[in-house]
Amino acid sequence: MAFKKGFLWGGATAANQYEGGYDQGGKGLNAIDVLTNGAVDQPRLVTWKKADGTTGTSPLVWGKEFSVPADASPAILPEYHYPSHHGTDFYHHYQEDIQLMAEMGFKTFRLSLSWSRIFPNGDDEQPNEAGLAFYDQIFAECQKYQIEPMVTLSHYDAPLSLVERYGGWADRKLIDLFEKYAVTVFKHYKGQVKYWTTFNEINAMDLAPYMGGGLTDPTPQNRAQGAHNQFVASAKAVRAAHQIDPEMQVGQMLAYAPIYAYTCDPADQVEIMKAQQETLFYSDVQVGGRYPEYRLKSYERQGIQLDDTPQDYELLAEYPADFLSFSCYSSSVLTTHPTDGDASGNLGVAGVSNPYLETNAWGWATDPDCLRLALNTLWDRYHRPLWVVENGLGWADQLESDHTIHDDYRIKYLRAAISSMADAVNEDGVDLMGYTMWSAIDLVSNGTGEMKKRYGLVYVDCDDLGNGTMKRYKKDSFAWFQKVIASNGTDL
Ligand code: BGP
Repeated sequence: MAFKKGFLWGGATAANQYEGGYDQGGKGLNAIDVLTNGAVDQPRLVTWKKADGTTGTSPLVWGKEFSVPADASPAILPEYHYPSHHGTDFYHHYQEDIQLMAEMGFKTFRLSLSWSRIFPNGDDEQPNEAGLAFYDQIFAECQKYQIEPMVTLSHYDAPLSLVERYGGWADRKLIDLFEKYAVTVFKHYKGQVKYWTTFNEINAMDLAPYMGGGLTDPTPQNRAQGAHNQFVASAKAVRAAHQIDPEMQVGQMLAYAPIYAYTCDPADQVEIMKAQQETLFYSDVQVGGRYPEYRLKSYERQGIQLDDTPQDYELLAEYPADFLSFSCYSSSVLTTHPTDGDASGNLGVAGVSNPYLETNAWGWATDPDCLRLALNTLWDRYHRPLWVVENGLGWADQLESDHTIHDDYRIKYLRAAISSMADAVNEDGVDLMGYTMWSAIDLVSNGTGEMKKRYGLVYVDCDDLGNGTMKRYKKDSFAWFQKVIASNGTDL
């Protein structure tokens, strides 16, 4: 038996891609509520307004620079479409959705709280009671089916008001505001929620700083400060959770993808080492409890100086994350010889070609071994319990006239992924807590804002512009995953 008793099988979601109801129940705006949809070949746009009434946009491209003019504020403009406004309407379908999860046998359901649903402006005196009550209902539904919620405090959302006033996480003020938010929800949901993570894919501060940090001016200095502030905020959240309820565990959430050298030129290996450091810096601090020398050297070279205090470093050392959760969809290839256009040197998971692997329509390679490799790297480095909280396949699924969806390609992908995890546990002795595939139910794509890039085990009738009945239909992968969970991962 590969997976331990009580292994946390389930699926994952995020408020901004799933919940909808963006202006209901007293919710304020999050920064992501001013992000338009995009497409496979078009970036999403941050939309903004200047004091003189003129408007504009800045492209949000993963891994690339962008910036909003200094005299402009991100704002909703009527001529654009904003996918976070509707998601796939979990706000009105939560009972049905959690019932479907229960039918699949989910032991856990990963969701995120929308920060601005709890504190509409980020620094309100009192929390929004209607927002707290909304999640009370969700957790009550989970309890009904003995599904353990796994909650992300910030999945690419920060109250827009904090972004406008402080430039997002570049300002230390957000540390205390986040701590207040964390303490509020830890106290309120004590006994209902045991597993938490602070920031989804915390290394998005480097990869997509507007999403990851609400940074409207993502200079290297601001990214470094934003990361530092999130580390300190995470440590304070760990401290608060343990004080409020010793049962609570607060993990890190990292975006991780194995990177392969395209050639055996040692120069390629050095590039891989450097690229790994870019990612592992985040877990070295949040899980390892200290800044690694390679990062300090790089700050020195770039002339980056952190606004920090000696207490920050004590907190980091004293309150590291309880477990390390991560997303892993694919691997990428790197080379210093991009001669044939095959390996671009692009460190993102998209757009990198590996001649041994097939890719989906968005250029993401299906790598049957990436989870085993990821789990071993992270286990060997930290020896902290691991949790795969995102893994799955995006596809333009076809809804047939009889309302069936034959997603055998997704079953094939997930089967390989689970086998790879089983090898990491059986062969290598990795301590794995759970697996929450992405995504429990169809939701809006994060990278493109499209609906056509679907990951769910349940299809939702909703198009790229949010039109549709929002009706739910089980895909073939639904029954397959049900069988996997019932057999604790032995019947694949
Ligand atoms: C991760 C995000 C998720 C999710 C997933 C799939 O980076 O944490 O929010 O969306 O990627 O990405 P996409 O939706 O762009 O295909």
